[in-house]
Amino acid sequence: MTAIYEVRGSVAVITLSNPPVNGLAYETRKAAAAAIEQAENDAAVKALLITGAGKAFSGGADIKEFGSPLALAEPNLLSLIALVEACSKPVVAAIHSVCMGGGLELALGCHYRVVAPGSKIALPEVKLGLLPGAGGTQRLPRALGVEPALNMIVSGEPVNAEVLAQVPGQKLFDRVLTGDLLAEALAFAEAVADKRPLPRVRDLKAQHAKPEAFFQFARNSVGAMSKNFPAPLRCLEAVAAAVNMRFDEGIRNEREGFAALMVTPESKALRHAFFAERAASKIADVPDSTPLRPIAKVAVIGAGTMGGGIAMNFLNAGLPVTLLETQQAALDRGVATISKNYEAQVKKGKLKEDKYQQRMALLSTTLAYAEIADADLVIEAVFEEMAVKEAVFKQLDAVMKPGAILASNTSTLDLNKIAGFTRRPQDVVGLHFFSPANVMRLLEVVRGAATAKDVLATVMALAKKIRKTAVVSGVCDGFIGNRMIEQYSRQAGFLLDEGCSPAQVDRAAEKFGFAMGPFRMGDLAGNDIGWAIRKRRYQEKPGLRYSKSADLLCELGRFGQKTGAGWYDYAPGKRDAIPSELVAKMLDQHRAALGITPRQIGDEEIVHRLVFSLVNEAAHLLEEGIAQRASDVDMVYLSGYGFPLWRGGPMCYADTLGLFNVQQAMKRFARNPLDDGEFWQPAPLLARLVAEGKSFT
Ligand code: T1G
Repeated sequence: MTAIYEVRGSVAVITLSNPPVNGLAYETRKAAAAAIEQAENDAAVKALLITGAGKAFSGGADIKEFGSPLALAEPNLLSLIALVEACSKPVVAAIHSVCMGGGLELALGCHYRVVAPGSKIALPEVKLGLLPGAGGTQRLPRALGVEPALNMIVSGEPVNAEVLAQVPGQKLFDRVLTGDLLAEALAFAEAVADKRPLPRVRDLKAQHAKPEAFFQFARNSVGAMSKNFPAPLRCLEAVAAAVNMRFDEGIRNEREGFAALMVTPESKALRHAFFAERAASKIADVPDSTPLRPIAKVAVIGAGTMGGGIAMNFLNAGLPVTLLETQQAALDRGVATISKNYEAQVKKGKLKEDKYQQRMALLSTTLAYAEIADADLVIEAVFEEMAVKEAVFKQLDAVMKPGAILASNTSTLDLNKIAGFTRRPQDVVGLHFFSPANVMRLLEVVRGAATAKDVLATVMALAKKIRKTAVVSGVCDGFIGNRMIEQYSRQAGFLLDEGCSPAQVDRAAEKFGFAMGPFRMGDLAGNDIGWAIRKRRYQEKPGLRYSKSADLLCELGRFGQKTGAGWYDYAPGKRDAIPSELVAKMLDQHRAALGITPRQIGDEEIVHRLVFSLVNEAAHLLEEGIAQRASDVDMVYLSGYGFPLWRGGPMCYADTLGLFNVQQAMKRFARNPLDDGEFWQPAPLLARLVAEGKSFT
């Protein structure tokens, strides 16, 4: 964590060096400040050049420091940038690869900026629930123009340097250097060494022809898209200040906004999610150096909804896929569905026609197992019955080349048992995609007892390639996500028994931030799925009590949208959920039969029973080693179950409330005779964390 100083000719070259992305941590800032002082005091030095070692100029402030004294320890980022800007000799930023957040703010404090084409330029702080807090909201509008700067700051999205260099009148980049960046940047620095006055971005004006009208329009559109996130609107106000205030006032205003956002629960949740996503890709006992098995060809068994969606993920990543079915008609249907999905994307302008054709050209089909023998990875997505899995895996074991990875898309069956159908259990792994498989980001990687480490490393790397958020799960019924959602669904049923309507529960859950409440979700996914699982459950675990309301609903054939009616009624061909008189009457009769007098239940109790049931079940999963870490559980729920991102996931939310309070609530729920007192006993891990005053994440 440092900054390397060397003098080349009459130019002092300061190289930020804090792998992997040259985060501007305290040690790096301190070393950079010392290097600037050294260059100032060296008469032989006529100009300074700042660049970054390795794969980035700088990825910005070191997010790991946030919340610790180091983040603000002097020289903090503002002080370092002020030092650069006040330097008596020209400071040139030589930018390559990645220049983001505080890294771009540091470059904006330099007198000149030269950049290699293809460099990703961004102020992504808004994605962390923050705003650029080291002058970015004041300097970027001055260097790039108010509108393009506002777009970058409010979206947080990276833009290629050469695109920004073409913005009319921009002063962000003095040169785009297409050759050897360092050599050409040194030549540039020599050329400007004696030029005075030193150009400073702060001396430029941030102007707009109609600022009030523009910012009012921007306020309305940004406000509409960021209901639960305070940062985008604060970013906008900070940029407006660049137009309406003097520079130093604008900086003060920016600092206040930054400090206010830093302590918001939304920013803490977004920062938690940032690290959680990266932590999930790590497996404690599988080192990063584990060699990967080459994956050049993929086969998918089963051309149904899941098989087709799974195949698309690999086609999208440019990998050839062979789709295998038992009937030609099923194959034709599968290919037609894939093609229809792509055509829909082309129609929406989300996919270019030539890309669509390229992807379809990578798809082949077969009815013969022998024709997939040389695939490096085969994924079965056949009917969720162990006997069917057994037949498939025995076939695969017989035909697949040695070293091929055999994956099951099972959503609840015992992967160890499936692996046992083969003579190569070490090559068997679970790849549990979520429907629609070509859309949902979550991928549960199910690690069998025998799954080899290089198989795990390979599928985790492949998950990144197909842009999935992979989370490793051990083997249990329902793995991580579905095992937890089963408790969530049980609570939803109990709430109906006790007096809630489906719409009331859904409204509370959606007000909390779930993309969809449990009953709308059931109607969408199909209530018969849960029905099948409960029937199995009644055999396996007769002691596990469920509300019978969902069974009553299914006995009426009300499986949801696919049957035109479920918990809700639906107008023909429509998806709008209409509260159903029939279901209301069914529930009244059901409660009467149980002798239950319905009671008013508030939103808070509804939400806490739903969410804490996830938390308690997750605590058991963590103890059993099914989930590696609490942040993995959060990633499962953020990327696969519509949990609100601004709350960071169920475990992060529980920590935000305080585990003591969660435990207290659970004790109250346990006293409700119509609920499941045994389930609400706090998991030992949860009780231990409370006793020690600790948190999950
Ligand atoms: N701070 C700390 N660690 C960081 C980091 C950062 N800014 N950026 C990345 N890492 C770690 C990451 O956790 C992972 O660690 C490793 O680097 C590789 O990351 C005042 C306040 C730069 C585009 O938001 O977008 O400046 O898991 O897997 O795919 O206004 O990382 O290996 O231990 O993502 O090549 C603003 C966030 C900060 C940029 C590289 N900057 N980073 O992508 O690698 S706030 C950001 C990214 C700020 C100022 C404000 C990406 C990347 P590990 P990676 P990548």
